[in-house]
Amino acid sequence: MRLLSQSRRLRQTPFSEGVEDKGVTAYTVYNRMLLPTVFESVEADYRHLKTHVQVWDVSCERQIELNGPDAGRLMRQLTPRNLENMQEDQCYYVPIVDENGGMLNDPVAIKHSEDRWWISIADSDLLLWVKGLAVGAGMDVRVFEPDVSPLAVQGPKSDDLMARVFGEEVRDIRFFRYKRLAFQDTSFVVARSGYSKQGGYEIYVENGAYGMPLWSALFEAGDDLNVRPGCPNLIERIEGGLLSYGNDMTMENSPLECGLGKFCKPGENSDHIGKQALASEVETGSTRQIRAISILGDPVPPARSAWPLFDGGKRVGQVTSAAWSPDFDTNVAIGMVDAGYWDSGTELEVKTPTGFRRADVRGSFWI
Ligand code: THG
Repeated sequence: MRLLSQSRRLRQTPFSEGVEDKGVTAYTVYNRMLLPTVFESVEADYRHLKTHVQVWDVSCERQIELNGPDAGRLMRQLTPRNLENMQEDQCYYVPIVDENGGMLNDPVAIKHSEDRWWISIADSDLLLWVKGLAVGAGMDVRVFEPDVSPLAVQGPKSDDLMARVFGEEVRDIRFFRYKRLAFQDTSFVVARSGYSKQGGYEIYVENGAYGMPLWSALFEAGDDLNVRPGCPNLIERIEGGLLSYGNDMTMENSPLECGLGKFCKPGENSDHIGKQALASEVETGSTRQIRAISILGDPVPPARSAWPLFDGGKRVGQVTSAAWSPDFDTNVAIGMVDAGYWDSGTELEVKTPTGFRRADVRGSFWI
């Protein structure tokens, strides 16, 4: 991989040596860090993910640590999600919104204790917002990026592989819960979570020096399970309706528009920033919403820009992610659709780089 000019600004990861050694063929940049996007081909990687088990270098899901007496109070300002019943072994998917209710990030929060949290961020400079709020309010909390790099193990055989490396107790970890499990002379947070619908775990590797030893241990233990390197897969994540910040939504969108209303309880979390804006949107209703969309016809190219959606001549939304799905025999897509046009079964047209196509709004994602 020499197509991107490399420098200190574009960060490598603790697993980069393994990723290169196993033949990565494409990267993207995420949080100023390398994120693999293809090993064999997007379709071959997809089939393997749905059949076997993969190890993903998702170090670019950087952590923001909140540490100190005001950590819990700061966390409650950051998200409209109600955190009152969150336990010390839980992870929550938490929209982070600004004062207008605009999405700043859609991370996973990990609660160590009331005084110590990690925010496992999507691709935006959230650290700056969090530090600004903490300093501006004179809070007693340290906000920093620790040396933590997530490694995901995803696919139907992930339980078997993880049990071999971390012991049978991994099987008892429930969805979005974690256990701290031993590896060599250290231990890691191991959660049942990950950016696919195929099941699996995320290992939060503390101290990059353990990166390659863990990478090697997983590949050695999984030889007969056909373990391979992988990465978040474009086709599978669209089929599953997993949103991509910066692609499917931006600061211009509210979490309600993004279908994240179930994680927003502006009435229950009394402190959060953007509460007024979200409460009034709940009152009046959203003007647009994210939808699953089928694009008919031959395979479309990847969406490098938003593709406008039309009803007759009228622009009524945009498609933001699209890929050919071998399993569903259609182009699967995610788009933002205006009120009045988002009902299941609505037939629209989308302007793709290869021409206009029929685009059908669906009632749900594929998996
Ligand atoms: N794992 C971790 N950090 C991350 C991601 C991750 N940071 C960046 C990015 N992904 C953040 N975005 C998402 C989007 C979706 C999910 C997690 C993080 C996700 N959603 C499930 C779903 O929609 O089915 C479950 C949501 C729930 O029910 O709580 O997993 O993947 N560490």
